[in-house]
Amino acid sequence: MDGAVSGREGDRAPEKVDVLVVGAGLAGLYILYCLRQRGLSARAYEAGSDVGGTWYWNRYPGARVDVESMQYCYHFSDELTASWNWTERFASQPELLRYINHVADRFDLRRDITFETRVTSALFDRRTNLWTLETDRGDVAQAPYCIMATGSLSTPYRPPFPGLEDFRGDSYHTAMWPHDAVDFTGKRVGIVGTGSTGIQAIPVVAAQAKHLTVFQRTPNYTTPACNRPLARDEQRAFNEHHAQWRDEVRHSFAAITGFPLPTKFPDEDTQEERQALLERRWAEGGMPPALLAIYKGIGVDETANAVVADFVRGKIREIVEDPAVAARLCPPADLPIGSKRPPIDTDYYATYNRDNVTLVDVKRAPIERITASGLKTGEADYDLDAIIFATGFDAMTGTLLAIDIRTADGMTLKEAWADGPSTYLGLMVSGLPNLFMINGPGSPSVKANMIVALEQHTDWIMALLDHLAAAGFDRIEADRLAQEDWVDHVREVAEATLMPKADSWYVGANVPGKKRVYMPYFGGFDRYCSLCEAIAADGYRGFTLSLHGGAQPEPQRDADPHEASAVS
Ligand code: NA7
Repeated sequence: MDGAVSGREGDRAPEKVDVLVVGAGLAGLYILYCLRQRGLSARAYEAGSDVGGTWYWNRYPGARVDVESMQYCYHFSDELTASWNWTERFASQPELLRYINHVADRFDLRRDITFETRVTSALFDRRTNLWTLETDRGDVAQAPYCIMATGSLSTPYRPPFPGLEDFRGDSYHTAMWPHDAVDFTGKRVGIVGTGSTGIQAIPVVAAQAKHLTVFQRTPNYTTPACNRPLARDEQRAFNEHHAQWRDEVRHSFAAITGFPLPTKFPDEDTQEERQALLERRWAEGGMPPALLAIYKGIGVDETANAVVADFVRGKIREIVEDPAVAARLCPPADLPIGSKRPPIDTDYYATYNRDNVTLVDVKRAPIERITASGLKTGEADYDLDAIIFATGFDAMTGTLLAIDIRTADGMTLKEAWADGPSTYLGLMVSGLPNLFMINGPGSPSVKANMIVALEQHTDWIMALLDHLAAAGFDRIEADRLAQEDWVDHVREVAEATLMPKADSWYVGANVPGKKRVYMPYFGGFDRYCSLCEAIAADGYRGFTLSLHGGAQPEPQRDADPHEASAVS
């Protein structure tokens, strides 16, 4: 089905391929690699001018991964792993982008990607069994299958503060950072937002700017990354046990390893033992579970959670010299630690001891507007030369809903998700045949190491494509009842924890008007993998496989997708 006709330059004859891919970040690249291995043709569209996705766009000062570099990379090829040496425990954005470019070069992936092109619509026609993509540059492409590798955090969100157009200084959103270095030397800079992004950027900008004013709405818990150079020996040792690691990670809760699993509940230790353990883990730093999984029950029980939350509040008061500033930085008692995305940092709290940093509480006195000379809150005017918006994303659904995804017979994703995202396994949406999502809502996605998760999703889809071809089918569709059961399961799992309590982007609370639904699957990556494997082994239970225009096998409508957990 190799198509040769490009739809560019106003020529609307569709390019025809086997699989369409939206996005050339880490997921899109791996999909292209897998399709090439199978001899399938592909066309990928990417809004950026090069590969990289998240790491292409998020070039703000201090941008860095919060999963250890050796784990936050592809694992499908031992040769690829051996071809790269990470220089730091937690890689910086420039190093991650270099790695992604290395992968694109090594496997010659760019030739299937059309850059600087945003997909605007995706239409499925049951009569032809084809998805048709259209782009903002006039491209039209068709394929029986379409994979949305659009990222979970790829539609930046900036609150609609009035007056931005009047501002005489420079303004930036962290997720749309200029490619040329921005120099804040001698400048009065304001930053709005203290999520993971703000927490990474604040110490770096403070070290350069004349003055930094931090506008904080909700204080966040953050723990030390203890980033450091990575010795070649560490990388070599990791590579030698790569196969074993791959197996271990598949059986882990968050698709990461390298921290001790909890064996006790907090009340099984004395106060002194708890304090000593917490101090030790704080000093070692590392990925968020180093502290958040220090005891059992922290994610589900408020008393257990408070043990760690109180400890971090104590650390804030210990590090921050001005008690009033420390008090402002302490998260409130009704915000469980870990219920917002837990950041790790380098010198975040200590930054507030600098003379050139001011912390402003914009919960008490919200930002009213941007002015010609800066920013106005309910309490004061702040004169600024530059404003940085570290205000996050319309996460998990924003990018998919920005594409007009529909079927010719009138089903739209927008309507299907009016009450929040509904998916089967976070992979497909009932009513949209042959359309797959990578790390979609309802899958572990942002609650897991995203690269391990995207490899698992892609591998599952590739095995499915193989199966469809071998079985003489060309269509797969998620059953409505299986999807409803899955949505219930995702909700029940989340509601049994403290996770939905926070007004976080996980529940869409950061975007006014967005339906409050806990979007990721928090049942564990290990459990999720077992479910996916069991569903596939059971003839893709909960999906209907068919030959377009051919005999339709009886749909298995009433199957319980959770039964599979028995095999996990
Ligand atoms: P987040 O985690 O959504 O953080 C956004 C920050 O912006 C957060 O502190 C918000 O305060 C703040 N914000 C948003 N709107 C406003 C208004 N109107 N006024 C004041 N402050 C506001 O985004 P990040 O980019 O930091 O991180 C996103 C993910 O990227 C991260 O979790 C990693 O997975 C990678 P709030 O807390 O809502 O009160």
